[in-house]
Amino acid sequence: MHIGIIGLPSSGKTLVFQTLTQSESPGSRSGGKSETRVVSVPDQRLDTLAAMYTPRKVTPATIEFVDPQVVGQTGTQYVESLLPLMRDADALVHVVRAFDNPAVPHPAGSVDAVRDYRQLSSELLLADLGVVERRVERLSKDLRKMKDPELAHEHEMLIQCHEALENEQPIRQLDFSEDEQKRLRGFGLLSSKAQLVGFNLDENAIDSESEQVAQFQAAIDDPDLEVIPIYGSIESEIAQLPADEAEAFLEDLGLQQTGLDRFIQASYHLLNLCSFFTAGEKEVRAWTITRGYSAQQAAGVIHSDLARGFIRAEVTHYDDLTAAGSMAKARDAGKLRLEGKEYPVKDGDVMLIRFNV
Ligand SMILES: Nc1nc2c(ncn2[C@@H]2O[C@H](COP(=O)(O)OP(=O)(O)OP(=O)(O)O)[C@@H](O)[C@H]2O)c(=O)[nH]1
Ligand SMILES: [Mg+2]
Repeated sequence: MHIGIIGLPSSGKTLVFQTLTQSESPGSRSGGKSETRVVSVPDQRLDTLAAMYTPRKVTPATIEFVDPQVVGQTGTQYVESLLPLMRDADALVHVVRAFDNPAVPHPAGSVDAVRDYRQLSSELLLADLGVVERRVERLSKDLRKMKDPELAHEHEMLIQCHEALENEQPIRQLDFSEDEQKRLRGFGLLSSKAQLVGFNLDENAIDSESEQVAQFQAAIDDPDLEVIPIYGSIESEIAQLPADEAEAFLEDLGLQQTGLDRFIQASYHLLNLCSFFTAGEKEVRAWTITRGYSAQQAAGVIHSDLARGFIRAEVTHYDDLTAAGSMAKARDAGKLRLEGKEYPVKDGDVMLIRFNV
């Protein structure tokens, strides 16, 4: 999974990025215009399985965060530069400035989260409109030369997108089939991506957090928009502390979870993701899939050979496995099942794929 961080200048994007990725800085790499860091998805269940199997290797699921560096540009130019950098992102974190900091004057002269959110959102729509218009034009030309049902279908989808964008509606709100959504992803439209708002507050606003978030949500009036409070300034400092100190610090502040935990939970929910596990002496590993994936599709996430040569899956659930204490005991208790290609994988399934290629 790949998450891009966007927001107006000085909204706290880089601090939010650091909050979400600091603990992982050794794996960081920066190149060109953006910085990318890969973060392990914290999952207590993986630790429990690792204690049970004592494998040589424990591999968590990962998320890649990107902080695009679009320096010295604002408005339409900023969004145009953002487009190619965000093409591959599965989701966007839209950082909105809700903190007041006299040392960092707001470029617009005042702090107004609703105004800022609307401004960048409409610029995203405008950038998408440009992409859609260019594509429609090209497709119309092609369609005059030859009749192609695939192209005609794409044309039809783009016309729908065009209409939505003109009405200031983001593409992610349109109702496309799964197949169409796959095709849509190829267009790289910013407003088609799942979006989380990182509502960047000052730490002395913790007590009024829910009130501020509620006000923001009421003004934006988009029931599907997930708004996650984050305290960029203080949380990026906490993220540098050792885990136990960080926990104590968060508790002192009255925050229940780290910023990373909040964002990962929300992203999993928003993107409809879940995890399954593979476990053995060599490796215990978490894998991320879309909810509803069949056993064969899940096998393909591990390796394409496993999907191609899929015979069956031996499945138990994490809860049953840990209740039994070991795989052998889970089998004796009748908790290990054989499932076929079509079995819908559930969050927390522990699977062994039998295959033959
Ligand atoms: N008080 C306070 N200051 C913050 C907070 N978040 C960010 N800042 C400050 O605001 C300034 C800008 O933060 P950055 O994270 O660099 O913002 P950015 O969006 O990455 O900025 P550009 O990349 O330049 O567009 C920094 O000086 C931060 O210390 C916050 O939650 N509270
Ligand atoms: Mg920055």
